[in-house]
Amino acid sequence: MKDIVVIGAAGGYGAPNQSCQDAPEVLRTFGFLDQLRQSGIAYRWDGIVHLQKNHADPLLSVVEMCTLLAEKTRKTLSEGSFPIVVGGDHSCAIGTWSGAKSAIGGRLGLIWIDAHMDSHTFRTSKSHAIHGMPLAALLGYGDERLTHIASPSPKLLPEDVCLIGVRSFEEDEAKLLKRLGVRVFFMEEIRRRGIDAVLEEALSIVDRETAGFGVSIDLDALDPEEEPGVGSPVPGGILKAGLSAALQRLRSEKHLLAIEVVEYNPYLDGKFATARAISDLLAAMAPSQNGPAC
Ligand SMILES: [Mn+2]
Repeated sequence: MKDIVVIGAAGGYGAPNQSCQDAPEVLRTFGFLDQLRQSGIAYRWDGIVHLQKNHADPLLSVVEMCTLLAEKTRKTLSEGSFPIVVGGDHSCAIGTWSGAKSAIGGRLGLIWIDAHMDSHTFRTSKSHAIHGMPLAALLGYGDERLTHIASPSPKLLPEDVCLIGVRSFEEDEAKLLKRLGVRVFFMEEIRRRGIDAVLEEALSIVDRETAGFGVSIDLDALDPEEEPGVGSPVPGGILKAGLSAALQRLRSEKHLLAIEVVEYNPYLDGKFATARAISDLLAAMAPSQNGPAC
């Protein structure tokens, strides 16, 4: 069985409020991932990636974090292990999936579970917050310092990616995804068809012609009534119970390469409901080893 390796990404520079950078430390210190061991998932922490320099420009901070993280993810996958990346704001996805792409060589599939589209560039974004740009960057759009992490080529083809849970977006990013033909499952479709049917179709997209696929979960996809501890809450999200039940089918997916969970804001999570959601979602979908806990 694969070793499961948790990598923390202590980056908050992609968001206006940097609180998410403390998420990996809080989750590790308070043992919120221990439940995984009870579910037969004997993970180990491979440290938390911190910046080695102070940068005045948030873009340079994000580039440094993503470069370090890409190398860790690439190495973890190349060693035959299964990475779980815990952010940080969602800008770390550029690092996680650029690293995954270098490790596998072939086409990478990605399920992007999020309230937002994260498909801005500096040209279209009013806030210039980079956590609103990672999907565009992975598709090859935006500032070259972001799109060229790990390698200069796009990390994802539009036909190999889909978004689930979207309910807050701006016209320019919607236009980009539409022009590229990226499949977006909006909340309305999830309410109409159910999360199980949506996830089944999502899997058929990301697993069709790829060498493997990943899942990036922005916790703001969940309903903030239940899980308030997120970077950018948007009402009317996916209910955790349904999502974790649906995600269980991923446990047996041989082509699942890595998982990422981002945008946990511990300062808005007074009762730790969101921290528990992280461990529930990971326990549902991470490959089970059924071995002794380590
Ligand atoms: Mn996001």
